[in-house]
Amino acid sequence: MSEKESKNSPQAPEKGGLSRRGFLGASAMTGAAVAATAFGSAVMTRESWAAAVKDAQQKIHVAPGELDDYYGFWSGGHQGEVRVIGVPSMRELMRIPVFNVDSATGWGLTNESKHIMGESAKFQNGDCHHPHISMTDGKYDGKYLFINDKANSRVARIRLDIMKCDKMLTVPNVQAIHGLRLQKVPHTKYVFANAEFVIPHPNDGKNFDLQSKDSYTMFNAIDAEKMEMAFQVIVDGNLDNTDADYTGKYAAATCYNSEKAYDLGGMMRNERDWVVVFNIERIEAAIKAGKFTTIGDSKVPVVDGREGSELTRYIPVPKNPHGCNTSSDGKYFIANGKLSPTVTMIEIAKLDDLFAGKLKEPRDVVAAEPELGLGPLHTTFDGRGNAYTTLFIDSQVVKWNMADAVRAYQGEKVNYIKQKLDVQYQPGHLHASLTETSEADGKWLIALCKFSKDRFLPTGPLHPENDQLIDISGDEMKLVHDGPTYAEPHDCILARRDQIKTRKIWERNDPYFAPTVAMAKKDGINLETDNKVIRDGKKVRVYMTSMAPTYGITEFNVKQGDEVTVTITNIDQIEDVSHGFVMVNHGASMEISPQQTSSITFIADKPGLHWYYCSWFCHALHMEMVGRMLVEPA
Ligand code: K7E
Ligand code: CUA
Ligand code: CA
Repeated sequence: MSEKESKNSPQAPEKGGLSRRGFLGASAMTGAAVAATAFGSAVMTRESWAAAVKDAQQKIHVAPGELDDYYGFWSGGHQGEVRVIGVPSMRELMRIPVFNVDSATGWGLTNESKHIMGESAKFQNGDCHHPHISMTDGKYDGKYLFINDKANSRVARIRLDIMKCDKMLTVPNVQAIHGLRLQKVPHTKYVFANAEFVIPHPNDGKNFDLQSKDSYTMFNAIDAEKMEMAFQVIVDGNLDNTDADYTGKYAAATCYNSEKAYDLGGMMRNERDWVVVFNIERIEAAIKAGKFTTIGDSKVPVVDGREGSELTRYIPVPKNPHGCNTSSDGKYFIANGKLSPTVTMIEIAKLDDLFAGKLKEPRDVVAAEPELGLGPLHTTFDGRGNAYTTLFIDSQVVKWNMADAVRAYQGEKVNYIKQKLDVQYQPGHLHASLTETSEADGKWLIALCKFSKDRFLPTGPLHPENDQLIDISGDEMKLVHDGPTYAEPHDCILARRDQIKTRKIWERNDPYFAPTVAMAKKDGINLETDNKVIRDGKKVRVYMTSMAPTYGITEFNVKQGDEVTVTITNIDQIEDVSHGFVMVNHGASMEISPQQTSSITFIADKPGLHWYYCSWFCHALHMEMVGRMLVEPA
């Protein structure tokens, strides 16, 4: 990357005796000046550099006590969580554990979280990429956020009112859920999820031939409200990214392995791969008419959408495309070229004719194929007719005009490229504020760079990534902030703060802990008032309340080998007074926020006295919020 580095590394003004490194030492706001050099004069004066930095600082400064304008939800990549980040300050507000285990909240440890994770609670890893917020009429409704797990083929849902994962589904019959998008119109009835890898069916060890007709992958639709499978569609090739349109009729997905190859060389053999378009109405009708099959024990309706099917259309695009993005004006599905310097604009208004057989060939729906630069991966929109595409190899974001690109494709001499901005470095996804909705507001753009190289204090061989904040409200993109992130966000989504409405304390009847409430009811326990130990053979259930700074029970007795379930109800009514429960040397830890009930189960395998304590700082006497488990030897 040395050549790239010399081409794209930001250069502070040479004149005035200020080296780049010196400048980095003086201020973290180098981005603004980088932005300026990208399209302005090659040589900046020290004064103009300083002015640009000051301008950037003002733009993103959210004063102490003030609130951000946008909620950002960042994927945690193969770290498994979702992170909530305020924009434009880029301050991290919260983390939502999903496919990982989290000792602060007890996610993956508590009975409530294990109940939500179901069978898949046995996995302690995940790899999430694509967070998306539920919609009504093409606008965020703030109800849910959905995210994929490529590592263990799952889809999770986060309730945005409490910012906790409340449902998790393992998609059957497939491997590696990657692309994930939501139906936008009339509302998010379906979560569309691409299974990336081709596998043999049945995958019983008798057939390993990917070229066989019995080897395929599937496009998946999940009922967003029930979080159950709705249907699966067999496709040719593989599936990478996906998006849905603004009519509710179509979804599209990119395929980079039309070859069904098992190695790199094979996956690059074809000059073209494709975008597959799914006709949702036709698929629903086919299933209603009983025209589907099932696989193995699974009851999920499966339809065959391979070449020749009436349910899909395959549109050839240059080889190995990656991102698939619906423009916020609803006009285009845009396939990002990756190996090709182009993106392909598919005109959604022509898809009816394509499905009706009125077009000569599938490529007739291509409205333009603008050449943008090297390594286009993802595209986002400002609601003013401009698109912004990441160029991974060029380490740039390119701003281009969609209408101009179409005119150029039709032969007019017009320059559709508006600006190229260096970013640091190698960007994957990018995301403009509200871009996935009809309300795209063209204010902020996040460029999620895979490499940070020299942008931050060194942290050993493993570097953070760099999520850069770019101001796109004016004619020119301006880089205003470097945001180091831990592995590996891939993607993020921004919503206006008024679109997300959260609870301040739990409702006692919240379904999140309903199974625990049901267990207590069977034991005749009133969770809000009772402090009782119930012995049930070798199972011991300890019910207690918590109120700063005490637990309702500060001493309980069990026998060595007992399976102990501690259930705590936080009866504090005061916002922000969360308690915790940690049983020392037993691997048990959990959060209990105001009016929440949490429970955790462990084996009392060691005789003796074992302290438990509150782990969330709740009171001046927080350290004294303790109790003892007394274990009698067996
Ligand atoms: Cu990393 Cu959206 Cu999984 Cu592209 S994907 S970069
Ligand atoms: Cu309760 Cu700290
Ligand atoms: Ca290919």
